[in-house]
Amino acid sequence: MSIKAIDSHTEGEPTRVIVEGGPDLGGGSLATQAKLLSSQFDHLRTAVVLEPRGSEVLVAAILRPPENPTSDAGVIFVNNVGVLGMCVHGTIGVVRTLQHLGRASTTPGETIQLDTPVGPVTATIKPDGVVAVKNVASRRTSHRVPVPLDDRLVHADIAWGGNWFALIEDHGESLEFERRGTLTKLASRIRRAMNAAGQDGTGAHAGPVDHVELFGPPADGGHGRNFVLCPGGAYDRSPCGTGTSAKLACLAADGRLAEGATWIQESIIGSRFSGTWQAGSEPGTIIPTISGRAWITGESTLHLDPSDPYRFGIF
Ligand code: PYC
Repeated sequence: MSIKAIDSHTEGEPTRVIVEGGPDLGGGSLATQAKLLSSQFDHLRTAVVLEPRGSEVLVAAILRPPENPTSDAGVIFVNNVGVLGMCVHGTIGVVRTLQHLGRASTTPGETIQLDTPVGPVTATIKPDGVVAVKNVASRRTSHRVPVPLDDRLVHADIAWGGNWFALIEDHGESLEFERRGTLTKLASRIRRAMNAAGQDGTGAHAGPVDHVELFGPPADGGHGRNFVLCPGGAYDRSPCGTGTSAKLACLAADGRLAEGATWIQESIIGSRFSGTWQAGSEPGTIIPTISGRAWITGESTLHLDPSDPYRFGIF
């Protein structure tokens, strides 16, 4: 069995788009197909994403036919632990990949609509290779939730940006790349404590906090720097687009960023996304637009040799 894949990175964070040989998930909504992927084809996710072919930082995108008649394609994102709701860096990677294949325009101003398990998103082509993703409606559901740890008390905002985020500013750490090991341990402790205490996201898409986002002052001319811990234990090399969406929801709720104003979010490696928001149709929601760049890094055929005991990954 072989699978054709195109790899890219978006501001440092990798995406592997499966362009041929993906699972047959039938029809139905993308949310239904994502459930089928988890229940029947998880071995294909693990084969593509996990070592020895992938790594814990890799996000894969499985292209599907569109769910809505007005959309260009459907996409399901997966990582080293399962299906992701939405993934903005991955969407930018998918658009760059479709451009590379000649299946999407490179003309500034053109748009591409993609269906995801948590709703449709629109990507607009901008000059200089920038892709602007209009994300799903985002919102903050809890403000300054106390999270006691054994050595400190932190406070978390819980917000939806396509995944559930705990956003923390009073963590007391400096956000430097060299300190990523320490930051990973702290963010993991915060997530464990919040999940154990049932400090969840509520309302539509209610669920446990799966990403932890530590915030700090900018180091490189942006408005803020983040360190984002992803569900499978890896940190996001990009500023995390769904995390930046969650941050914009918090800034909007606090009156710290006006509608239409630009927020430059730095990642822990110093790469950047820019974000703006407009009011959503539901009270208390915003529609974020996150912009960034992706580059193609490779094209490959993945072979799943039946004699290879690790063809479905190491786990
Ligand atoms: O950019 O939304 C994102 C994302 C989610 C997980 C990793 N990157």
